[in-house]
Parts: sequence; structure tokens; C-alpha cells
Amino acid sequence: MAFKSGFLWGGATAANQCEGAWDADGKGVSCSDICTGGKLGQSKMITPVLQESTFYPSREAIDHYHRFREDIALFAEMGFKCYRFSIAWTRIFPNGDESEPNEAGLKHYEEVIDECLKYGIEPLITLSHYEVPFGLTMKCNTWTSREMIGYFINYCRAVFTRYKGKVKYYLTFNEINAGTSIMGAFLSQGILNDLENPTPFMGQPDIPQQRFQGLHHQFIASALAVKLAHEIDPDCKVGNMMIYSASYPFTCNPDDVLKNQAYNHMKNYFCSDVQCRGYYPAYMDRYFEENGIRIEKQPGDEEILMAGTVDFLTFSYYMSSCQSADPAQKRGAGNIIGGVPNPYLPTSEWGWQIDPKGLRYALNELYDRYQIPLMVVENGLGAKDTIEEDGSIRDDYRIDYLRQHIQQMGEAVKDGVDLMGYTPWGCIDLVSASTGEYAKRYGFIYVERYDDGTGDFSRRKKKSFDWYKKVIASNGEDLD
Ligand code: BGP
Repeated sequence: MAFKSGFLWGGATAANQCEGAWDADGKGVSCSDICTGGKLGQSKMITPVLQESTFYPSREAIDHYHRFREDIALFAEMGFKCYRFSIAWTRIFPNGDESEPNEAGLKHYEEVIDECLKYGIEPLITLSHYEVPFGLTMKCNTWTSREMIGYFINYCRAVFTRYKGKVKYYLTFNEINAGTSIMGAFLSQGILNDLENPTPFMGQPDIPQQRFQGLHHQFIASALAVKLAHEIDPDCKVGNMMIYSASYPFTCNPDDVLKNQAYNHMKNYFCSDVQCRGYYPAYMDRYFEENGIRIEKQPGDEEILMAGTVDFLTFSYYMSSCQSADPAQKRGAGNIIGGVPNPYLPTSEWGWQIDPKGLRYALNELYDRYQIPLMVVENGLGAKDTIEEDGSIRDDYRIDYLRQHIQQMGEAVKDGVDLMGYTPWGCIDLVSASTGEYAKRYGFIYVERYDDGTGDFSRRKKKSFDWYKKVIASNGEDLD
């Protein structure tokens, strides 16, 4: 059997994409709450001044906030051993900078955690998943400021203390390496330079200095959080979380090979090198130098990074791409991480190239590099689903995608990789992060909610629900 006993089979969500209840029980406004809906080819908008008649999908999302018991019961029925979800920072600290936590927020997540534990489901909690408190954007432009470290640690202290003994696994920042691209400036770091006018989602002027300084503050905050979690609960393990996008040279021309190496350094390894090894990799010095970026560090930062390396590494894996030194090569349209399309691979409806073997490659590369346990905490196919006349949803395309990725994880385990678990993304349909739409569905569970704001939020099992149940029951042996 490829997967070890106790393998953490499960699924993943994020508060801002599934909870809704955006202003319930004292919750403050998150950056995600000011984003309108969109679709492929039509960007969602960031509206710092809220617009009365505009539809904001994450405000109600799929109403998981009120329906989490029903949803966790369905996860338990599939046999989940683990549920990865995030805490909305603004439920605990509405503006982000208060000194005392909001009891209603802490109580809500305690109920969610208890509900998981009731079924023997291990909670895996992301502390910050694409929803920085908007109050902190207005106060200090979030991670551009070193003040953020204190606010984040205050939030972590409240969470670690309250859930001590119940939660064994935390992740600090979702897809932290999104901050190496313009994509992460607002989505991940909450940086917004125009606080009055609507801005297309990735449309504000890109200021790399802000993003890289922001990353430095996040690295320090993450390292301090690891140390704090261990102090509060020595049994607690803290991981990092990054996007891994497998990348290949487009040809064997050494120029393409070097281009690919530079891409891998920046996009796939810079952040995890810091978080797993405890220091900045040498290759970043040249990049900073040549791009006029100066990272402000304080005395003691190096020691903090070294003392706060993560216990395990987690990543999302959806796609791969190729790098070419030839500017004439066409870049992929929908591929959010950029790169030249690979002629050997199929592409999803949203332009993401499907590459199961790239996951085996990723697991091997990461394990070789860090030799700490790994976990795939996001993976899946965003697709349109249709309800048939008999009420069924036959999502064989999703089953095929997941089957092939699980097979390749099995190969990686045989290669010697220490793999802790697998939580496919959007185990229940939710709002897309990149396009802000409901139509891009990932779930084993369909939610009746649509982009025009209609739908009664009712849940129904897709064909993949029973398939995944079998996969878990057989510990990954039965993939038919
Ligand atoms: C990751 C994010 C998730 C999620 C997923 C799928 O980047 O961590 O929040 O949404 O991608 O992306 P999308 O929703 O854009 O299809």
C-alpha cells in the first residue's frame, strides 16, 4: 500500500470563499469582502468604497458559517480524516489591531473544531488565507508595514491559546509565494495604493519593493508564529503553504534551461527556502540588486528566521508551465502563473494546464530539497457542472483529474517522499479566488448558488462524492 496508515485524506476550503456571513457576530471587513464578482476574461474589481447595488459573492458565499454542521457531516460521510479550513482574522480581530479578541469569533471556530473532532476529523487551520483585515489596509497598508508582525502575532496568540490541545496542525500564510507576483499584492498581502477608486483585481500599479518588503515581514511573522505555537502547545506542528507550479524548460536550449531555473528560484523556492531553511537564498541577492529592491531588516531578524523554521511543508498544485527565453513564444492566456503552454498537456476550461506527473516531480523536488514531511493541501479541477434530469451530477472529468493526481502521489511515495496527506481544494463548491465566480466548481458536493445571486444554497452529492469515499476507505488503493 503506497500511503502510510494515518494518511490525512480530506478536503480544503477558505473562510472568505465559503463562509459568507461577512458582517455577522462582530466580524470586521476583510480585503476579500470588497471584491466584486467576475469571470474568465472579466476581472473582478476591488472597491474600497462599497457600492450599494453591486453583487459581492463572498458576502454570502455558500453560507458555510451557518451550515458547517451539515457540511462536516457530509465530509465525515466521505470518510475525511482531515479538514483544512481557514480562520477569518476579522472574526477574531475585526479591524485587525484590537488588543482583545472577539469572543463570538473564537466561539464559532471552537464549534467548527469540535464538530470535526466529533467525527475523528483532524482540523488543519490556515491562519491567513487571502483575507487580510481591510482595517489594516487603511491603517498601514498591511504587510508593507512592520507593525503587521505584532498584529498577526497577537491574533495567533489568541487562536493558539484558545484551541490548545484540540488543534495539532496550523499553516501560517496561504500561498505565501503569491507575493512574488503582482497577483499576490492585494489578494495575499492586502496592499492597496488607491483607497478611493475601484481597481481591477490585478490592475493597480505594481510596486515590487512593497511586495518583497511585505514578504520579509510575513517571513518574520511566520517564524515567530512557529515559535509561539510550540511554546503554547509543544505538540502543535506549524507548516508553511505555497503554490507549487511545476515548470519545465520549453526546449533543451541552455537559455531556456537557465530561464526555467530563474523561474523556479523565484516562484517555487524563494519563500520555502526561507521558511524551511531559515535564511534567504543567495540567488535573491542578485535579483534584488538588479531590480533596485532593498529589504529593510532589523537586527535579530536572522536569528528569528533561523529559530522559526516550519515543521512541515504544504503546497497547492494545479498545473505546470514551460519557460522560454524566446520572447516570440506565446504566453498561456488563462494560466495565472504565466509561462508558455506545454504542447504535451491538455488545458482546463479556465486555461490551466493539467499535469498529474508534474505533481510527482514536485513532490520529489521538494522532498530532496528540504527533507521534511510534505502535504498536498490543494489540488483539483475547476469545471462547470450540469445537473441532469434525474438530479445527478456526473463529474467524471473531475474523477479523472483527481485519480491521475492520486496515482502520481502514490508514485512519489514509492520514490521515497514522506507524504502526510491530501486535501483537494473546494471539497464543497465555493467562490473562485481568481475570478470571483461560482461557476468554476471544484467540489464533491454541489451547492445551488449561482453568479446572478440566485440559488437556495442546498447541497447535493456529485458522482465524485461516492468515488472519493471509496478512495479514502481503501487508503488510495481503489481508484476506479
Ligand atoms: C489557490 C487558492 C485558493 C483557491 C484555488 C483555486 O490559489 O489558495 O483559495 O481558490 O487556488 O483557484 P481559483 O479559485 O481561482 O480557481
